[in-house]
Formats: sequence, structure tokens, C-alpha cells
Amino acid sequence: MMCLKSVLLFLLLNISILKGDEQNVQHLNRFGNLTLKYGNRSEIHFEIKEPNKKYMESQFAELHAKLDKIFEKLSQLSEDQMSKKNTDLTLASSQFPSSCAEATALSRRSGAYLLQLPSYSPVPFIASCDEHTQGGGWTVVLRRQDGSVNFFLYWKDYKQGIGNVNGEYFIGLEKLYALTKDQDQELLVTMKNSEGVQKYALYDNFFIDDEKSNYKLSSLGVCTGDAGDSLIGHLGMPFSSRDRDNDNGAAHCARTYTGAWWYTQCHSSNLMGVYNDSTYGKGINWYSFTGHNSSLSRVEMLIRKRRT
Ligand SMILES: [Ca+2]
Repeated sequence: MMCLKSVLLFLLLNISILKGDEQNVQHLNRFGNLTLKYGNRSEIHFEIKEPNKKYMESQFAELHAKLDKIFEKLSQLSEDQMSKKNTDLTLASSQFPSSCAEATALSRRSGAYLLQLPSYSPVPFIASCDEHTQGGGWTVVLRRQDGSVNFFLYWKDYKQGIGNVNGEYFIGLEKLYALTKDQDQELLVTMKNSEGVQKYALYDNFFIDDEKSNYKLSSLGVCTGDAGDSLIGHLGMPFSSRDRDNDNGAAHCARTYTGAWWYTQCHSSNLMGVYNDSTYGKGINWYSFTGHNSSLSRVEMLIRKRRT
């Protein structure tokens, strides 16, 4: 309190003196003895007269109470403003579509679109949408096409996503979980082998579990298509990467077969293997189409809300 008094008095006196307002100085003199010294260094002394001390203290107490109320109101005001700002942000971000089918509904064009999944993040992310293949409305989960991106990576990379949406790409396990958890999804795997032959496998009820379950491949549904079913053997398996051995064999399948997948002991498909590697099991294999000694030249995994 004494410190505040000194500061306020000092300010009052300075303002009065700087303005040359003699009336104010006289006013102050009613409450105390004012001494001004000029020279190499200006000095101001103000001693409150004994009879006025109580009056001055009550004035300061009143002023202090008023300041407290003002600060309280300011703080309340800024909390209200922050809360309004957050509401505005939520409203703004919820304007983004939650799937490629929604995003492309008007344009009907393939490309990169912003999607937003509230259960994943309030911040929208860029997704690759496919409107050409089998009726369109697909969100691209995985794309391998030229070997330009290294896929022999770590858990955190598979969790977050790899590459970029216009090229070789994996959407990331966390987003894949969010995309498949609420609505039944179809999974389409389109493939082209080294001789240019194209085939596909379509699953009618695909979803994975969350990270606590190591993104277990929980469901595939019924498989159709001409590429055969090289994923059914992986059903119920957790995901493994070069730094996480969650497979059920003695070996570390992700390291042995230079990829990451829902390995068992070890695989009949390895879509995140090394591009163009024909070494047994290390390339991008879909056993019922390529066997284990040939790598696919192109593969995509696509999902959309089940339509049938
Ligand atoms: Ca193992």
C-alpha cells in the first residue's frame, strides 16, 4: 500500500509540475509539505501532514477498491471474448467435410481436399480424393507408384502419415482409425503388376482399432474382385513396424521383410514393402496376384462409406 501511495504521489506531482499547473501544486500543499529542489539533479519531497494521513489513506483505499473492480471486469471481458473466439473457430472448422465423398459431391473431381475429423483433430488436413475409380468418393489411404518415398520407417511415421498426397503416400494410422471408426467403410485395393496387368480386391466392411490395440486390423468383411484375398490372413493382427514387433512369430517380420504391416508370421501381403524389390517377401507383394518374388508397380488402398 505504501509503495502504491508513493508511486501515485510521485506521478501526481510530476504531472502537476510538468504542466506547470500551480493550482494543483497548491492543492497538494493542503495535504502535505512539498519541497522542490533544482540543480544538477531535481528532487521532489512530499511529506503528508499528520491530520491528513487518515484522509489520504481512505482515499487510496477507495481508489484501490475501484481499481480491483476494473481489473476484475477486464479479466471477465477477456474470458468472454476468448470463449466467443473458440466458438467461432469451432463453427468455422466444422464447415469442412469429413470424407472425400462429401468433399467431391459438387465438383466430382479427383484431387487434394481439406477434410476435418473432430475425433482426430479440430484442425483440417489435406487428403487425396479419387473420383475416377469404381464410382468415386474414395479417400486415398495408401499409394505406391514410383519408389520416390522411403517406406521402411518407424512407428511414429506410420502413425502420422508418410509422403505427400500428390505422390507416394500413406494417410497415417491415426487418421485411418478416425475415418473407419464411426461409419462402415469399403476398402478397395487396386493393383498393377510389373507387366501392366491390373487387378483389384474389394472388402465391404473395413476398420482398424486404436493405438492402444496397436491399430489392430479388426474387420474386413466380404472380399470380392479378381486379385484374390491376400489380406484375410492378417485379420485380427496388430500393426508392426521396424521398431515395433507386434507379430506373432519368432522373427521381427517388419525388419525381415523391410516394411510395416499387420504381420502374422509373416505375410501374404506387404503393400508397404520396398518398391521394385523382387527379393522374397521384401517387395510390394500381394501373394494371390504377384507371389512373393515380384513387386507391384502400382498399388492404392482406397476407402469410402459403404454404399450397399
Ligand atoms: Ca515377432
